[in-house]
Amino acid sequence: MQINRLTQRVLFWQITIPILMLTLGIYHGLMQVLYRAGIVQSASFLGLEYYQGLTLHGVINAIVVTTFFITAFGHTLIIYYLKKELHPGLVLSSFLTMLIGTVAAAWAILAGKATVLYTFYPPLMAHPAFYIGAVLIVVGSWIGLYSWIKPYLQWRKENPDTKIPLAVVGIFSTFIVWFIATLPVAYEILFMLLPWSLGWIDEVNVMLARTLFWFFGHPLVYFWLLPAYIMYYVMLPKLAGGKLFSDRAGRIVFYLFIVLSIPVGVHHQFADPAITQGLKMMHTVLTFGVAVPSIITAFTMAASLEYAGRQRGATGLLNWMGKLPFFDRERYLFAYLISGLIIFIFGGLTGLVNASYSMNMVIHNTAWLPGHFHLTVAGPAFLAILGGSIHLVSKLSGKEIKLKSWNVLVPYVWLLGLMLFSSGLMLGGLEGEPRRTNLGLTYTNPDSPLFRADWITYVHVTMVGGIIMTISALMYFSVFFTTLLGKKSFEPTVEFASSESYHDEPRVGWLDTFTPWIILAVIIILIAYIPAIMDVLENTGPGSPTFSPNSPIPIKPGY
Ligand code: HAS
Repeated sequence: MQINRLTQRVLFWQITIPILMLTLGIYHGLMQVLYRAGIVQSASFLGLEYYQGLTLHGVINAIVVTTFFITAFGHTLIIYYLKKELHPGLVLSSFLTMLIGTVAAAWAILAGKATVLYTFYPPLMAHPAFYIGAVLIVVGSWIGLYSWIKPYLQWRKENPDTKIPLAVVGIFSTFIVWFIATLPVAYEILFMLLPWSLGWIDEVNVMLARTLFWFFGHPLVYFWLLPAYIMYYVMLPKLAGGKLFSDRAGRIVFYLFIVLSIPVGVHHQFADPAITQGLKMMHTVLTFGVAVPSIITAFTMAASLEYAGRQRGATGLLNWMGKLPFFDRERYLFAYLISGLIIFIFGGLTGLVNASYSMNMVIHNTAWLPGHFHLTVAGPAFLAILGGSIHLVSKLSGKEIKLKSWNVLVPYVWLLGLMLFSSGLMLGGLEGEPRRTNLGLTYTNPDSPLFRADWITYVHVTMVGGIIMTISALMYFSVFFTTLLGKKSFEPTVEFASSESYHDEPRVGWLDTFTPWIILAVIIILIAYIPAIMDVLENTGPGSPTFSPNSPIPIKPGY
């Protein structure tokens, strides 16, 4: 479908700029593994110290690349599936707001004034520019969501009896979760951290800030994951040569994420004081609840892939897997999506371990955690973003993808590296290896107070995995940037492989509306979070002075 020239250009840059920034994010990931393994004595050759490099790695990879791509992906889905143009001015202002926010936050990090990691927990304090930057990135994504509402309402008026396209259900569900979840973190930043950083207030309630962050922080992961789920339900069956086993299952999954993504955040705080056990138990139960839509997805995807394999002539019990187009260079998006799905088997199962209160006490704040979240964020979410980015940048620029053989191998090399990387971290974590710990030394240095001989093997396995992941990323950057340097050979467009549903499922009202699901979500959120906030306000003492990771004593408020 042809799109407005300005919209096309904005979308092209909204996808290209994060991939350019990703080169820095990947570099600092590599330097982390080399430094922790004692191979290099600095965690960054760009003059950044360990926590600065880690903050840059987390903010670029987990906040910037994701938010830019997911908003751009949403624009293209609305254009393609509703056959509606977007207001170019809104698309542009959404992009510019996110870009200005990114520059502000990146300046603060690179200037060494925001070494607070991607969770920016107080009493670590950042420069006001970091917090303002974070707010602008979120507001830019809200403008993106706002730009879809009018075209959607117009489409509904014109098509009162047509099922909302599944991709549109998916992207609106993603952004409904995102919009609700960003409200508490907007409060945390605008009314707590920013005035504190400006020196207007001397202290901040650390527990309240943490609780508001995780009120936002766990639904944040579904903001990252759901675009991959949209590709799984809408594109993967078609790419595999089959049909989606159940369109209705897909709708129910997206609506369940609206209802259950948010009231679970206390599961990041099982070890925190101030929050009562009963409440932690409630969030545990709800966390197992939010795993249900993913388990439905596992079975729906397996059924859809089996159908595709049988369409390709498979007859045995399992040999349908061998019939799938793993190395088809034209259907390369299949490779990115199936790799993400395979990784997510482990990412999801380790999430269930995290959610088990007693097992969480073993793994909390250990290297297990980055093992889990690289199997989730850097698995299905990141691979869908890479596959989606190369697909869209090719379509939006009218340029054929170059190095096609490399392109289809990228996700499998990444999968190999990531499995090694995460295994090393999780096995080390089970042996007590801490996360986010520097002390300026490495675990493999016998003189280090952190030295533990039994961690050395795991740290080295993690390093080998990280190097393989870097090789995959370099292959991807080669494909991406040689494609950009290629000649235009077709008219820029937006198009997606779209699966038919295996079962002919007529439209049902309760699966074709967002309202009841939003109401249910708000009710459960109030039940899960009013007591949490009350606990925190009742059980925490005076606020904390400011600390920096580089100074063991409080520093004066404000930068
Ligand atoms: Fe998590 C911590 C629990 C999912 C990301 N998580 C984190 C952190 C991040 C993160 C970033 O309960 C650390 C934050 C920090 O810095 O401290 N997580 C869960 C649970 C799930 C879960 C229960 N997490 C995610 C996703 C993420 C993500 C998704 C990013 C995108 N997580 C936790 C908990 C903590 C936590 C605690 C706090 C720990 C602590 O102590 O701090 C669930 O949503 C998982 C459900 C998923 C499944 C798997 C379904 C499998 C599928 C694939 C099927 C494959 C097929 C392929 C069909 C049960 C869908 C077949 C193959 C063929 C070849 C045919």
